[in-house]
Amino acid sequence: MRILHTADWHIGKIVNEVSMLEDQEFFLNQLIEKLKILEVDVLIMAGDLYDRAFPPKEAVSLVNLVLTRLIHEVKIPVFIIAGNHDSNERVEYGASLFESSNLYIEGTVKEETRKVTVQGTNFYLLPFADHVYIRELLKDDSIKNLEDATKAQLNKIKQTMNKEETNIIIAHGFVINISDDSSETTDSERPLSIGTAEYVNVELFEDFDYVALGHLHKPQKVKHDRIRYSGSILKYSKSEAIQKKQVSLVTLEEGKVEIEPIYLKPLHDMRVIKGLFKELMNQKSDDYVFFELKDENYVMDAMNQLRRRFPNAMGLEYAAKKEEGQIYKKYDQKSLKEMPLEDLFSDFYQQFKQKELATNRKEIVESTLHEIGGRE
Ligand SMILES: [Mn+2]
Repeated sequence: MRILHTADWHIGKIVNEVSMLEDQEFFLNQLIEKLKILEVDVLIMAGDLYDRAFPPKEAVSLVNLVLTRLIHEVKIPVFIIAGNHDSNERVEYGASLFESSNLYIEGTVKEETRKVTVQGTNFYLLPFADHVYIRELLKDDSIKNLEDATKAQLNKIKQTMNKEETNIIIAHGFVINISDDSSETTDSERPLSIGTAEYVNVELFEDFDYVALGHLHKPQKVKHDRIRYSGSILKYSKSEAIQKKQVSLVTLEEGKVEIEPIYLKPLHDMRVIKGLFKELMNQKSDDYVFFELKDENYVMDAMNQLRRRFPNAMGLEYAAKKEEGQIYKKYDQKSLKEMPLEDLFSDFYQQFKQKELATNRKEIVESTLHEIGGRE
């Protein structure tokens, strides 16, 4: 059995006011072509199909187009579950009709987790839902958090699961190895729960031959190779700039699991560029770029000037100023009101320029403040 494990498509995602739709279309068209030559038996999308519960119409059109092409041209079963960004019911629209076309979309959580068997391999489809929803659905008051909820769902599956067969589960959540947590998160994953823990212990998943996870945007395994996040298809935040995105080709044979990362080229890469403004103006790129300027002083209109060389510039920070940001918190409202204005200015100057305000300059400041009437 050969599976292509993908997750976190986030169709319709906007990063720093830039729509990722064109990049997503480019990537998914490439994925379809790749699937035609990979001889894969099944495609998995482990949650967060869309970026929002109410995706823009262009996002819905793209998903419609991609799924239609997958079913008509690649002709393999496609499994999709809802993630925490998706609307469970909306994603499930038409699902019972699409089933006859080998398109399996599981949006809402069911009392009995859905199982689909392909070539003798069982696929369990476990969409994301919050623990309150699952508590009511299973009528189990002992469910207090996401881990309890997942445990109850998996226990139900295990009651009827035949361990002699190959069992794969598709899930969306924050699965960690509690005894050795090394999971790597990014800035574009929305918290799964507010007020209670969002983690689920990896031990709960031990009985499955492969666990196809979605939610964390960095590709990574959890404890075992066979329990893994394929990661998002594209870089969706500055914190992901250094990652290498992939989709995972999973081969299951006689109880053995082999993973092969597949790298597809994005339309634009996303990177962080550090340097002096002057140096950067000698470069040029269409990539999505976050600048970290090393200049000590602010450069007038820097972003607009850089945009002429980097049309897809996404953000700009001053590397030196970034660390200083914290210092401004050292005064509370009361001390700000009581401190003489000239002292506040000297302090501001010191923080901003990293050097003391010279006596002659201090005098200028004092006389100016006197002229304009100090605090009045
Ligand atoms: Mn997610």
